[in-house]
Amino acid sequence: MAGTTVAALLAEYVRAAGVGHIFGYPGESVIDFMEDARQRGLEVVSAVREATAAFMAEGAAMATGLPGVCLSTLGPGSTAVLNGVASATLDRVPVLAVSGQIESSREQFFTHQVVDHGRMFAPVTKLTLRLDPASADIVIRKALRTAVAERPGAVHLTVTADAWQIPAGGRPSAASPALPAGDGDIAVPPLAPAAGTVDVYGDGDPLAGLRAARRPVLLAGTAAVRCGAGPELVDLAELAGIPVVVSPMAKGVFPEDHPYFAGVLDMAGHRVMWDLLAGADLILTAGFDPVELISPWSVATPVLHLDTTPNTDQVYASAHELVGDVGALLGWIAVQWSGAPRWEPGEVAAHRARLRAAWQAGRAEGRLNPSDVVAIAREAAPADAIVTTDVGSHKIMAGQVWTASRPRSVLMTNGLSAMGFGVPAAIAARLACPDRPVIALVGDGGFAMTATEMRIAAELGLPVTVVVFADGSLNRIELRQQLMGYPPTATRLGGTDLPALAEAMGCDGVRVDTPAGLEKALAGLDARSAGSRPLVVEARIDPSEYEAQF
Ligand SMILES: Cc1ncc(C[n+]2csc(CCOP(=O)(O)OP(=O)(O)O)c2C)c(N)n1
Ligand SMILES: [Mg+2]
Repeated sequence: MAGTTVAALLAEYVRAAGVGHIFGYPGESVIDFMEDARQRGLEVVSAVREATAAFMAEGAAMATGLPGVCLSTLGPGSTAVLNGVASATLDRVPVLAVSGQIESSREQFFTHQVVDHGRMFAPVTKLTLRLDPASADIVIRKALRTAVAERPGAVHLTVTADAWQIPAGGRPSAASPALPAGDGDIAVPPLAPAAGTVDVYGDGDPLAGLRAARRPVLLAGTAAVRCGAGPELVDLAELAGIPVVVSPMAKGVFPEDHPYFAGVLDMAGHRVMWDLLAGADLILTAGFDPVELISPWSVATPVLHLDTTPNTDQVYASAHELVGDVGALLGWIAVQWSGAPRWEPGEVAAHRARLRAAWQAGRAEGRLNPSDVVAIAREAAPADAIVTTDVGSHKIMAGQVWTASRPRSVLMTNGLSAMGFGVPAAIAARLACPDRPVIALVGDGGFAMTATEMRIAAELGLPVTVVVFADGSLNRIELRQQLMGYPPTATRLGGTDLPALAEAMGCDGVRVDTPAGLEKALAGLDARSAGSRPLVVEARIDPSEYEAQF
């Protein structure tokens, strides 16, 4: 591989990391890289715009657990990609974001289309670097390792247009034992989330509080997903009789039909969830990330912090912190457990019944309620389906009502929570997992932001199903206006014939306004195979159920 160019080396690393797709939008400054990536078997997928390309990279990474890769050109391309890059960082999803830049001979003084990537991306990434030929190998390894290391996030690389075809330096010598030789002389650093050790911070016995607790509750989050800690969560919950609450982005890490499943934090019925945490005498966090909190942390219940990282947020106080691989931490607790189960399954069931009553409050009988849409979609979707959501009232409902049975099957943004995520994430999920049915649950506002991406889905023959919660409103914001006694200013939308729009882009489109109509539209969801047209369902809902959720 002597004389490998920067473009070839980056493409080789991306491929060796297991990534199959690069999501981007072309520009002059990245043409060389796109061609090298293509030649190395990577599929370069062009989104309709850069921000959605970054959401695609994030969605693919969420679905697979591998890093996502997105690409933009300089100036307007890099400014446009910013939102999706920030999303990956706040959602703790490893994404390598690459932007071209003007040639190095002009980079320091030229003004047309030149923005300082280092300064622009610094606040929304874990790291932002220039990929210079002289140090390319080390910088690519550093970027990959940093993106994936706990907590994961986006790393941005700037590459000047002239750098791509220059031989890459900074490579370990062939004799170096530092890294094992990999595919094609590429040595990807370890990409595992955390070590299986247990680091204890705090004085005294960290488990004394748990032994004394009579009403402990587990609160699992995204680090539990990244560590694959589902089995250990189930083991501890069953052994010690502890109900498990999950964060929205961790949905599926604990099976939601399990007797000890206790609901999703800060989604529909959130007061019932916070009452559970307030009434507990200990909260065991298991990879819970406060970036997912929508409400302030208002409970005084003591917390035992279990995570891949120390409790540097300090959103809650914890006298002891157990730090390491979340599954290993839970297993370490389980082997030391000797007490009687703390909760009876019947008590957890009673809590779930209260939760169900809370999210069903305000139902309009005889209408198509938002929770009906989620329940009907869940019923129609096979067990291995991947669902994405957008951001708004429909997400709050779907986050609670959709029963997830496996990790990485519910893709949503609950860190940055940027609208426009659901459709591109669904497209990317289907590309990354071509055998699994994919359904997107999105608001009419978020769909309007990304509807033209459906053309890409049609072109690629991806049979994704998009259900649009059509309420003619930016409901989440309109409800807030209503609560404040204001009229709906700039929060009403509509007037688009969504089935016609879908048809115009090579998709199937249908409009429904009853539960039976939706059931019919979604029948055969599992049979939609590769090559079928994507489907857009305009579900005319009655949004009054949402009001009870504020
Ligand atoms: C990019 C972006 N802009 C604005 C917001 C603020 N916001 C949060 S929810 C929401 C309304 C979303 O409306 P819609 O997509 O129709 O979903 P609904 O609430 O009606 O279910 C808005 C504007 C946001 N989260 N992201
Ligand atoms: Mg809406």
